[in-house]
Amino acid sequence: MAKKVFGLSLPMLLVGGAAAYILTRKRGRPAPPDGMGDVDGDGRVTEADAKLVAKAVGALSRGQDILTSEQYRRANVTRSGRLSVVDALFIGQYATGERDSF
Ligand SMILES: [Ca+2]
Repeated sequence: MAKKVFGLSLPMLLVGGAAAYILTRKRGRPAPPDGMGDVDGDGRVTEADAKLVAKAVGALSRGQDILTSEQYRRANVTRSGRLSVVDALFIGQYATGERDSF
């Protein structure tokens, strides 16, 4: 007989945990008051923001700027003045709760 925790079997807990993780990645977290990380401006910091920053970094390397100045400010979470994959990484980590601030 499978071991149970709070009446749930281990496989049920694993599936539930994975579902919660995927949902968190998709929904992200509310943006901080200064809007940092919320590049698309929907009020939340999500994986979509991280993807948009990664796309912008790629575009910049080809000499194209796809972000507005306000989007650029919100995307540059390292405040280095230059957008990089580290900004995308930090935004992704914030969205999943692996990071609590920028
Ligand atoms: Ca957003």
